[in-house]
Amino acid sequence: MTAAPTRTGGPADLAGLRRLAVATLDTNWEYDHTVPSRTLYPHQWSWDSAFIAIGLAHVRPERAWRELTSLFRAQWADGRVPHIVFNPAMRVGAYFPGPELWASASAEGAPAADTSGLVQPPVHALAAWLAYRRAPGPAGLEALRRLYPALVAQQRYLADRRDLTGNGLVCIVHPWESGLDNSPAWDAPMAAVPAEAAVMRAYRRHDTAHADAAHRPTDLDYARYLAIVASYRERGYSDRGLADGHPFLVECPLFNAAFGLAEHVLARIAALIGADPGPHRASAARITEAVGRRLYDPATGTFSPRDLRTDRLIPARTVLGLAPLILPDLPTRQVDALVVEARSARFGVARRMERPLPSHDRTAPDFEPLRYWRGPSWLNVGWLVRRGLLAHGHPELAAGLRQSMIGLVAGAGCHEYFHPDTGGGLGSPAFGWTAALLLDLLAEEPEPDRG
Ligand code: 2M8
Repeated sequence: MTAAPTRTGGPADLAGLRRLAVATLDTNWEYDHTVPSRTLYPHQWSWDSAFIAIGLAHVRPERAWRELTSLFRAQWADGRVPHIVFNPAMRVGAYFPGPELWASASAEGAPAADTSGLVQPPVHALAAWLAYRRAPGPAGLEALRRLYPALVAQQRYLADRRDLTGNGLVCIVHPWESGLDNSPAWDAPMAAVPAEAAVMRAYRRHDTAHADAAHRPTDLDYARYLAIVASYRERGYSDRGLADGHPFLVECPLFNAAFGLAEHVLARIAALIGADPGPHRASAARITEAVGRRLYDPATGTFSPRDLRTDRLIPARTVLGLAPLILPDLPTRQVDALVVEARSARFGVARRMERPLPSHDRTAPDFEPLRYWRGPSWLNVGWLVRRGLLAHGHPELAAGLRQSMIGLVAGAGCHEYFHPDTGGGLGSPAFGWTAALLLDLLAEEPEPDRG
């Protein structure tokens, strides 16, 4: 494991980093999409494609649109955008759980391609908007115009089918939908899912053949993941009646912040293409209000997921709690509280960061520096938090985070995640969104460093 420098060198180093990122994206490109990793994740993933499109827009704008378009080609009739689109050319067993376990073909409204039945945080409208802004022009405008109805349908699915309490927020039905699969945030709701680690003897996990098992979710986690998939699959992935008995039902702050931000962005896209931005603005305001009302805990000054099975906020303080910063209309007192949380010893965001942003409270007893979403640092979450800091007038903190993220890749390469103390590279060594978001960070003017 190599330690990452906290500061990057001169322009030559940055040019080299940029080349590394472009080469990683090129290597992972697969005819109409980018795989997150050739070894660990050889199919198309939903929010990975959105982050990847943001980076591709800087260097291969035409591919950025193909990336998003290919994903939305697999959109279900009800509007859901599946979290995995399987590549039929990959050998059986190239990823677990593969298409045979999801059996999407027998579900109503599924597309021609094999997919999962779950969703991931809806960051795609943001990706489309940023791709257009990076390369405006007739081709981009046309692509945006074509994607707009699909992006609206994605939001409508979430609003109509996944608002299980009528409170205006989306409920996720599997930890995989959060994108932060084994976050400590899910420990309490997962503990209530009946499953035995021993069931995994019947399967062959693919991830642990390519990554250190000690850095991945456990067999008991996987047994529970499969039990939740089975429960959803048995109802044909229908969302009707989910509130009665589905084993995992949670309102997640990151997912819902992305859901709200998507409406803000759709308002801008609508205005550009001659559609009505009004309904999007109204939805955005409603979602921000609901995020504040349902997920903000004044006692801790941060946001937490709400477990719908107990109707309680989950006490673990993970980086998910910082995500509502991306909402441009978050009330000032909640923004201020989140900035305090971000700067605290838990997360260490600073003008000059001593260590990378962790995925979990580094002062918590269950902080695990090596295990996936239970401590390590990830570029996509840091990138979102940085956007939030910029949106709310904290350019110095945003600059510190940017520098820290660039330093991680400079020290270790385009890894999937990084050791939250040393910055050493973990997981896949050639990871799509790390490369893509690095390109985006490098392209931006650094914020003024006021020391
Ligand atoms: C991870 O999740 C997949 C399941 O969806 C896995 O562990 O096999 C997560 O990091 C998720 O956020 C990401 O989208 C996916 C592909 O990079 O990998």
